[in-house]
Amino acid sequence: MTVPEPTPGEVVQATLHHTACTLDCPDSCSLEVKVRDGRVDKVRAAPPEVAHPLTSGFICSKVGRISRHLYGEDRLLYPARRTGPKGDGAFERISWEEALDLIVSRMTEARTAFGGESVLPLSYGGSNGLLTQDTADAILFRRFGASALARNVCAAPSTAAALGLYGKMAGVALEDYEHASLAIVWGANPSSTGIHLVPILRAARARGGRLVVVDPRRTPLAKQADLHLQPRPGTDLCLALALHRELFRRGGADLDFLAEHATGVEELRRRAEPWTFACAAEATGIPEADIARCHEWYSESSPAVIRCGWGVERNRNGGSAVAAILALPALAGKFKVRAGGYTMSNSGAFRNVGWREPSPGVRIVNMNHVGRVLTDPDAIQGPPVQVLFVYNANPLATLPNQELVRRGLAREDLFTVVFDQVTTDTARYADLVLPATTFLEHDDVAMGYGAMVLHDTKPVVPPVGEARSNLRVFGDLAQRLDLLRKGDPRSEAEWRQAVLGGERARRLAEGGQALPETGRRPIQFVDVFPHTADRRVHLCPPSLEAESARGLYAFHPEASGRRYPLALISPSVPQTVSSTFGQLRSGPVPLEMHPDDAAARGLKNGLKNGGRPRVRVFNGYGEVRCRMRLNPDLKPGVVLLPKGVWARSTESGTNACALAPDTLTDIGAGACFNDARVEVEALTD
Ligand SMILES: Nc1nc2c(c(=O)[nH]1)N[C@H]1C(S)=C(S)[C@@H](COP(=O)(O)OP(=O)(O)OC[C@H]3O[C@@H](n4cnc5c(=O)[nH]c(N)nc54)[C@H](O)[C@@H]3O)O[C@H]1N2
Ligand SMILES: Nc1nc2c(c(=O)[nH]1)N[C@H]1C(S)=C(S)[C@@H](COP(=O)(O)OP(=O)(O)OC[C@H]3O[C@@H](n4cnc5c(=O)[nH]c(N)nc54)[C@H](O)[C@@H]3O)O[C@H]1N2
Ligand code: SF4
Ligand SMILES: [Mo]
Repeated sequence: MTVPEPTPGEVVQATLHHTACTLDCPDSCSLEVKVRDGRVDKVRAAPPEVAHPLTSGFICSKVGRISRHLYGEDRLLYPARRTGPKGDGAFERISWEEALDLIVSRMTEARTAFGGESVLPLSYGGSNGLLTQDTADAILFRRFGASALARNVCAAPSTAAALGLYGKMAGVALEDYEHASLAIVWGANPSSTGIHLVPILRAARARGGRLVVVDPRRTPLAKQADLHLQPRPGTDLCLALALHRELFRRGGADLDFLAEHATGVEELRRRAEPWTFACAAEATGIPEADIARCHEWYSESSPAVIRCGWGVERNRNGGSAVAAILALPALAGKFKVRAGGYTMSNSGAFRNVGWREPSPGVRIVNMNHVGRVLTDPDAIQGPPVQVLFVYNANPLATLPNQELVRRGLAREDLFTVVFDQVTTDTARYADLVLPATTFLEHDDVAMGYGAMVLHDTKPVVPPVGEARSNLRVFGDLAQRLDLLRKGDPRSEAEWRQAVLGGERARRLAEGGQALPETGRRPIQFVDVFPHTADRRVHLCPPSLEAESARGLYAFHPEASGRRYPLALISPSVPQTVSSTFGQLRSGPVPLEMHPDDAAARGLKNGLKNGGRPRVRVFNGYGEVRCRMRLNPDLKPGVVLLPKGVWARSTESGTNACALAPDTLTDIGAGACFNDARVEVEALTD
């Protein structure tokens, strides 16, 4: 939609456009973009008459200033070919024709010499829209016979747990949290990662509701909470099982609900049995009295809701921990009322979206093992990777075991294509870079995974330079490789129909937005039910049991940490979305450390450099050299480096991923970023 803005007296006419944010953020904001001279001038929340209610008249500052990303010096403008050593980022401009020809010839050569699986497409959620992923790219890579990628760097354990227990049932709408008598925000930091929940939680408290936060650091929300539980990273499972045990023992289990709607009840009881409050206190480092209070409040409150975040999953116990947390509302009978139940990802509110391109049965590369697969031919069966095609992702900045990923990218015999909007750290290692459009320059469909909404998004400005959309580039490559079939979607309109279905696409075209099929914000076990085969919640699903080496809900304690005693966590920060916008951060990014841990290492705030001493953070995987900032809000023994930091923001050019193990979670084969254990030492200035 375009409406002229009244700008009396101005020479250049500005126009206002309504669209939505497709970035990897749960809130899926409705946006109003002011365009002046064909360029994005300002971005703000769309007005209430056209906005999804969760947007509530405000958006984050990073998207408010997105013009710095669109028109900044790091923006990729043209296709370009490498001219210097890998990693240098020296390129010469070539035409799109030459670039596409080069890709086709390198992919074809690789397939002839090694087989299709020697080509590895590498993408993640950089562009979270429905048209920019798993559409034309799926046609291209699947029909070509390329290796498949298990996109497990985020949400894999949570998704496995949510699927196993509830078949990915839609969660409690974030707007409904206002009605909660008790909200538990568990391993989530919405003040950075989904800001619209914050005022809603404040309103719930103003109405007399209680707030509990479970997080190893005093987040902004923890400072407002009635109770803050500070577990050691990776120990949430013990806390959740202790809550289950007491619910069973003190009559807090809703046996009628369980008899009608659940399986696996006795199995869960058995596994929770060893977890007394005392055992959980010992394992988590949370005072026993606080665990008891959390149990008491949860047991007695209704509506009670749990916001389970992704901070819970990123460790060796992550899958079982998420499963045990999601099992709590079933055990305690918290469903069937508005604001009662849980929220993880709300993407389950929309079913049957997306393009289903059959998989040709090729090998699957776990994204967390990209470093291994690129550097060790024995790490996976099949041919060595010869062509790597990176899009919607910045793997050098976001995958674990960063030094191995870097070694892989530095391989002279690897042909790497990076298709991105900006010259990312990964792009500097590319043989060929391709400029991509942003969601303000191409067509897309945004699907909230917090906000329950589908948004149609249209280009509001012309692409910068020669940037092209994923749909176009992958469609053109598929055509050149002769992979297209009659009836394949090609235009944006055809793709919308294909991923949404005719009826939904029509509703979206009419209103610009579509709400879930339930028509209203769903109440769990009233409007929405588990999508499991028997429509029950499976508290101990056999599928998860089979997947987990030690069995579901079995706690893996930490190995002795004498060499690397500090737990490094790397959560999100407000300024970036993963590594997106990381190029815009000014100044060095410091390691955050509790004053006691700093004092134990003789690290003091000095007078130089704003009082931030230089440190080396290290373990067997790698090191980060950076500044250190004292942060008394961390649990002692826990240090923090944000995720997605670009090379330019630390002295060593490495980030938390250089210290993150490439081990996998108990279920879901996900990333264990927060299992990084490190030591910190002073560097002399
Ligand atoms: N240390 C540590 N690392 C982490 C995590 C952690 O907890 N700790 N968390 C992880 C998490 S939660 C996630 S989700 C991953 C994210 O990892 P990535 O998916 O690698 O995310 P981004 O860093 O945002 O990279 C996305 C890139 O896609 C580009 N892009 C955006 N839109 C388009 C488009 O339409 N076309 C093309 N071709 N490119 C586009 C952007 O410019 C950006 O460079 O990172 C993980 N990394
Ligand atoms: N601004 C911004 N918004 C984002 C993103 C972003 O990068 N920036 N990323 C988007 C993406 S890709 C994702 S996945 C989501 C993630 O959003 P969140 O679910 O909020 O996840 P994180 O930021 O990884 O971590 C959340 C909290 O978990 C805590 N934590 C770490 N380890 C543990 C643990 O073992 N147990 C518990 N209980 N807590 C722990 C951290 O201290 C942190 O405060 O946010 C999305 N929204
Ligand atoms: S990143 Fe999140 S908060 Fe910011 S505009 Fe996009 S959807 Fe809204
Ligand atoms: Mo993520």
